[in-house]
Amino acid sequence: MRILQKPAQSIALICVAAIAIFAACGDDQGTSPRRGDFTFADPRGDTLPTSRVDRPRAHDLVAITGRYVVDSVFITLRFAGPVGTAGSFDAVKGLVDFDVDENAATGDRPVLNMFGGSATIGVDFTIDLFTADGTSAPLFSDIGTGIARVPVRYAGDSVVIRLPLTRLNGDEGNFRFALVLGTQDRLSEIAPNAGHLSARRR
Ligand SMILES: [Ca+2]
Ligand SMILES: [Ca+2]
Repeated sequence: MRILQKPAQSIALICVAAIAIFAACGDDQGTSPRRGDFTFADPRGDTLPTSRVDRPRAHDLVAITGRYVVDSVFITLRFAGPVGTAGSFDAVKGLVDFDVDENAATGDRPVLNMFGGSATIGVDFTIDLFTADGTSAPLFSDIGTGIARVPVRYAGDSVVIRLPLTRLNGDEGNFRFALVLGTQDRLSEIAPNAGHLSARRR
């Protein structure tokens, strides 16, 4: 005997299916560690000081984590406090410099070296958080050409970037990187404080 579902049951099943599809296709990072996933801690209380009292507080980076999915890497920047509303004056801003061919001889000098850093990388791509709008931020090549906007989300104490590897000349997921962060009026945090970070997917 054929059993007909009540409308409410059908709607519920559709909702469950939709949620499952969104989880599979959206920005799901999963919970199981994948090969190459990384976590770097950044010291608390190491932001650059300012003598001005009329400036927004410095955002103190405390951790950088990376999780690989099939075609992308999610990079989460976690801070000691709220990151603010993307686009607002006191929200987290900055630049994330990537050396995707892991060759210091190709690309530009990393910006953080202008603020006391010592990264030995050649910057091939940069994500510009100064113009992040809450859903995305521009990705530039080393010759200053805008490649695309990549997904960026501001939530609570974290900024989450989804970086499609196809946007990095189809990079295999091995890259070196360094960050300068701050607010619209100034840069106040670098990471790492010495050298650079390395992500190795394989
Ligand atoms: Ca810090
Ligand atoms: Ca390079």
